[in-house]
Amino acid sequence: MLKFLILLIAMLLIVVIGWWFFGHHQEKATTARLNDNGQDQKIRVEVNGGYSPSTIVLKKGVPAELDFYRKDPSACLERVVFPEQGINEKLPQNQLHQIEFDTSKAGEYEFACGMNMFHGKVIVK
Ligand SMILES: [Cu+2]
Repeated sequence: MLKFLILLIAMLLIVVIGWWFFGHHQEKATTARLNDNGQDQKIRVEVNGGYSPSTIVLKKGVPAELDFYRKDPSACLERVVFPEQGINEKLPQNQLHQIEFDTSKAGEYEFACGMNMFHGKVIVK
C-alpha cells in the first residue's frame, strides 16, 4: 500500500513538473496590428533583456514594419539579426528603429541578437 502511494505521488509529481515545463516554455504569440485600410501592418517590439513579444505573427502578403525599441543598455542586444532575410541592423538605444519585413512567403523565421543569445520568431501566415 505504501509503495503504491509513493508511486502515485511520484507520478503526480512528474505530471506537475511536465505541465509546468510545458506551460513555461509556451510562447505567447502577438499578432501585428493591421492599419485601418489593411495595406500595412505594424508591431512594436520592446528590447529589454530579450524581445517582447518574442513571437510575432504577420499576415502574409501585407507589407510589415517591425518597430524595435531597445531599452536594454547592453551591447548584447545592440544588433538584431534575421539570418534568412539578410537583415543585420543596429538598434539605437531608446529610439524606435523600423525594419521592413518581407511577408510574401509564409513560414517561420527566427531572429536573434548579434551574438545569437536572445531569440525571437516571426510567423508569416
Ligand atoms: Cu547577445
